[in-house]
Amino acid sequence: MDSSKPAKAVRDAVEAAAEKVADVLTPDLPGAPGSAAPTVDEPTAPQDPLPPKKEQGAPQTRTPTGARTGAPPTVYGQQGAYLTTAQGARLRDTDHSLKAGPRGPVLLQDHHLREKITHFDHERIPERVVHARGAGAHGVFTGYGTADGVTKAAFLGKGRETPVFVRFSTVLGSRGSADTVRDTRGFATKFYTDEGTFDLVANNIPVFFIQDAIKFPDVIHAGKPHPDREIPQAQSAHDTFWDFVSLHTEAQHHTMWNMSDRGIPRSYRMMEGFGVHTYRLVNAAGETALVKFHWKPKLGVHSLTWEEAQLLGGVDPDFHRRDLYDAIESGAFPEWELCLQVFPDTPEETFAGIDLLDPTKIVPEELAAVQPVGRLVLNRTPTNFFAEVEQVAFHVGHLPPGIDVTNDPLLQGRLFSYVDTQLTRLGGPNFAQIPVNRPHAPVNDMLRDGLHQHAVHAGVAPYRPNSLDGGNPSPAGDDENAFVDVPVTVAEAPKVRANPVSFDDHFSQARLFWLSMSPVEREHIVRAYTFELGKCFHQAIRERQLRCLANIDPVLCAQVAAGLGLPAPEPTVPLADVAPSPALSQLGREWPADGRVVGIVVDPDADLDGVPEVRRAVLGGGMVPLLIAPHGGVVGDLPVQRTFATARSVEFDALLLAGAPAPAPDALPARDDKAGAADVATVDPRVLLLVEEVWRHAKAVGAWGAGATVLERAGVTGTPGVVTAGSGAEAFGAVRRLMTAHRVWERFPASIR
Ligand code: HDE
Repeated sequence: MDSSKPAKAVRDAVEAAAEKVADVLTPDLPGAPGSAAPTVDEPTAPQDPLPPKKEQGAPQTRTPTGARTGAPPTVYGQQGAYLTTAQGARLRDTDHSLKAGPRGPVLLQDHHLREKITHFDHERIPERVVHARGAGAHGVFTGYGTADGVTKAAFLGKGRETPVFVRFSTVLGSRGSADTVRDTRGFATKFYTDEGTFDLVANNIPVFFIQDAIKFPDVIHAGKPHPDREIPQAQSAHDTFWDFVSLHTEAQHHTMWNMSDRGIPRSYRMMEGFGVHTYRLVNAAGETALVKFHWKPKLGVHSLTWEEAQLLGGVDPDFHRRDLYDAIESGAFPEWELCLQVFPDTPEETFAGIDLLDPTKIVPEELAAVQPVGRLVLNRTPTNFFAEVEQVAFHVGHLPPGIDVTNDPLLQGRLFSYVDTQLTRLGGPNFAQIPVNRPHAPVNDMLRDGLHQHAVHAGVAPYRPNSLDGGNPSPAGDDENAFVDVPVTVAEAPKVRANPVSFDDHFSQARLFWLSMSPVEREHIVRAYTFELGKCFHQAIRERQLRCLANIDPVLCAQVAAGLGLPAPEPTVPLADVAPSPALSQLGREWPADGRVVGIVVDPDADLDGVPEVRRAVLGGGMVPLLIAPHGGVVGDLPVQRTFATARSVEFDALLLAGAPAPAPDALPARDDKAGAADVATVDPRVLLLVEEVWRHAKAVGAWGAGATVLERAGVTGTPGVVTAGSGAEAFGAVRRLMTAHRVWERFPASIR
């Protein structure tokens, strides 16, 4: 493609090409690697770069100083049909270095070889010191106008649409670590508002480990792998983590959330998000309010089981990344509502006795309503992971007029950290000019030069005051919508390294969380603490953490102590008298099943009665059907996605059985009967294992026709959430209803009340 063509011609060419390739794509399942199906033979005719896949988006084409270009995002990509150097000279060969004769030596003058190798040598940049592992997507935010009374931020205005980029992440793991580890998740949103970029750099847990930013290096050093052996990767089940949190007890509330099901989300699409800190909003009249930001997912908050999370670490370490991208590609666009808890801006900065500047505390929803102010929809995957997800640079100080910070000491430290870290990670001070970071508002900042400067600044006077550039840029006043630094009164006080006394309460809200959980959620918390502490080497650390649990709840402490084979200590502080917050429990409601994955076991040697219809119904319901058969290829005329050798139950939210396939030729009953299945002579042992795992993970199972005999062989017929139906449609209908509650916990009466 000729990049000198005007923008419209480029766009037309891209769209025409996209239509052409759409015909040859496998039509109905997500996950194809490119926008066209490959040919078996290597293509030899020169052709322009393929268009991106239909679900892929890219940053808008803005100049480094925020102006629209009108060009399609494909202008950011490679151009033309021919291989070139970085300077655009066409090349005839990239397979052989330039040598003095075929047997060498290689000549130093081979500038193409040197360019190729040198660039490759520098492909990696430092990963984020925290939140290195992540995935991102583009979307749009629409304001409801309901926040107009509390903030002048225009992007929250009614019907106002703002492009966004969201990056989800884990905290502790390196870039290549598994998605499903037990950890806090990042939920960072860049709103490209036309009043300047707003970054809401949030987590899926509403409180933090520490109250003061100066402790951040400590908690992260404790959570990261031990510095001598560099193990364990991406997890908190080790001595240094528990050593720190049991000594630094303000971490106990956050740790409780980590040990709960919130630490192992089913999907990024099924997580809440929290700004954690209290922010200060200012409206058009100059009135202020204190607020906490919440993201509420349309699909509800759901989690993996711990066994699933562990299995997925091996079976599909990219589980959350794949889930996000497959859902967007399938049209099941992830959605959240942005909500506010609003508090009066009083000099004490407290609400219902809770210190709003303490980031280890929540305000229960029952005390302050969580009010929706807008809707976020993620509808495009990245075109290039490095350019977008890796290079995106968030900063809590990216604020539009109408949103300001408070004195929360954790937030204050973050205001320093985010720019500082980009200097190293993105190699200089001009990271805001990288396409994904470019603002959508006009930029005139008097910042000049530096590494990787993309702007071509005109004029001679990047200073103020000046007369040589006509006085440009002018400071803006209130009438020109200038950012408002709210003139908060700072009380006269001695300079100290200390916390307010109210920060001393470290256990009451951990107790509030525990008391708000349902029995099955409590059981999971007990098991998580027992697992994590059981993995510590030192008894002293286990004992010290048990002392903390004693200050939270005696049942919790006794249960974990029993699992560890230790006595349960007595509390050292009185147990807090707190009212539970039912809103903290994940269970007991019904949610849409959009984007869920349904496995369908078929027997190619038997009647496929109902299978095509069920597959269509799953797709029609915005879900993904994966056909599981003894061999790959097709069964009937349906494409097979998984064989008995490649399928594992953890990939599915529910399982349907349309047949009872006999052991396939590659089955080794003695080996594959991993779960001790009852009857491996008549049913393939891997199918029985699928059923047993799905059942153990409290997922819905449905069968019709011969499929019902598999349930019998596995010994699960008639148990809660296991449906034997007269037809495929009936089985899928029942399973679909069960999926709206996420899991069938009734299958396992909880042992803890
Ligand atoms: Fe961060 N945090 N953080 N953090 N944080 C970073 O910035 C930091 C904190 C959060 O997807 C870093 O660009 C300090 C709380 C997310 O790119 C770094 C403190 C919350 C992300 C940094 C905190 C967060 C980061 C590393 C204690 C939830 C990933 C790379 C005062 C409200 C953003 C980078 C992305 C990333 C510093 C605490 C959320 C080093 C000093 C609390 C979601 O600047």
